[in-house]
Amino acid sequence: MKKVAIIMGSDSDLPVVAKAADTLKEFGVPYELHIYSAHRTPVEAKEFSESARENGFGCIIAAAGMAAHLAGAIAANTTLPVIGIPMKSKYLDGIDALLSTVQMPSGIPVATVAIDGAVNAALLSVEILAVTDDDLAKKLKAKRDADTKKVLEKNAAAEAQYNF
Ligand code: RP5
Repeated sequence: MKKVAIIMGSDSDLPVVAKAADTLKEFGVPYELHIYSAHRTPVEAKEFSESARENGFGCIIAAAGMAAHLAGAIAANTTLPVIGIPMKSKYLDGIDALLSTVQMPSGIPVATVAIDGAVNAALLSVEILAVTDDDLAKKLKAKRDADTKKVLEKNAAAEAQYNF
């Protein structure tokens, strides 16, 4: 199975981005996690991106906050699908990172999830790998079904408490 790369701009992103790693673990998807910044370690970020395909990756998740160029910079150096996570920060609540990540000009796409959307980034990466992996597709369906069941149980409890 192809690996997923989880790259983040700073170790301050880790508490949120760790949820992506946890989600990939749930699905048994192999991953590597690295701290590379578009601004602070541009050489490492570029080298990783350029060699990601030949190193067995199928998708790259890139998380960054503030002037968040990481996902775009990575996407510029690979034709693998890149998923951007805009990170919330203390000044502009992540709107800065959201706009920096999502507003890619034509030619270099970044699939941007919600601010701090680490779980969805991981789920989207699993869905990408599952296009050519039937076992993974079955796991995704099972997870959806389990999540649906949980909501319906909560609905039944709420209905029982409030409806008459
Ligand atoms: C970005 O700047 C990082 O992704 C992080 O979200 C933000 C702040 O980084 P630190 O100053 O906390 O290292 O590059």
